[in-house]
Amino acid sequence: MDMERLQDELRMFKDRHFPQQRLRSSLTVYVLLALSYLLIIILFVVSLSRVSVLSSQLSEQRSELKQNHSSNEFKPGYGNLTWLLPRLSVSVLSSQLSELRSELKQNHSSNEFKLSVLSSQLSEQRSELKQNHSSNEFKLFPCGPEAREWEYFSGKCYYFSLRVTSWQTAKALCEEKHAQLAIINSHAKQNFIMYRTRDKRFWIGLSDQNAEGEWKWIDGSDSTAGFTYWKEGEPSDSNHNEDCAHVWTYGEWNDVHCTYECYYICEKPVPL
Ligand SMILES: [Ca+2]
Ligand SMILES: [Ca+2]
Repeated sequence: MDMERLQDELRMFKDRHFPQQRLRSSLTVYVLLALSYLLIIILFVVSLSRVSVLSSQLSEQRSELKQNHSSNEFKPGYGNLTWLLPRLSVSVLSSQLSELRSELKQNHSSNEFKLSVLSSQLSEQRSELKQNHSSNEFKLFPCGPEAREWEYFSGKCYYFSLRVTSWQTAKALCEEKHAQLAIINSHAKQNFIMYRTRDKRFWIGLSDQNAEGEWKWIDGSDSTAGFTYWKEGEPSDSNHNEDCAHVWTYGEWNDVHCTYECYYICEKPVPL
């Protein structure tokens, strides 16, 4: 009986208090739900704000990049130089090529000028050498390279014959050589002829054929008034027939008949 009574009391207690508990639990759930919504809204607002800020920053950076790109198109920068490098290299090479061409042109002109100068100098030297050669030839052979039998002395050329003949023939032979029999009018010329004739007899251009005793040179000049080199006792005019003169021993002069045959000496001026 007691037991039943207790159960009844308990049932009554439950029926009295259980609805309040249920109400409290529902309220708690609502509150929690409200808080959750509020939190979600706050998070959404905050996220939206951050997205907005990031979007703004991104927009600014895009704008800045765009400006930099536009600026780099006009101003050389390290970032965009790579596309410009080949063009710059070509430009530099073209400039260097142009300079080289100009330099080569200048060198060519300079070399042409130098060549012209050298050619002129060469021509002058050739001319000088030719003159020197002629001068040396004149020094070696003043009487001409084609006439080596002629010997030079004191501005004139002398020919000493290799065969003997008469005075008149000797005179003619000298004239054929555009010369005349030698005239000895100085001690120097006497020494030269004396050294060359070496005691052999050579006709000279002296005679008294026109007037006995009046010895004249072949050019008409009087010998008695000038230099003479007669051998002692000469001219002797032996047999009244000695009208032509020759050099003899020690180069001294002697008169002999004109048909006598001996060597002869021709004389002529130095050819021009
Ligand atoms: Ca005589
Ligand atoms: Ca004589």
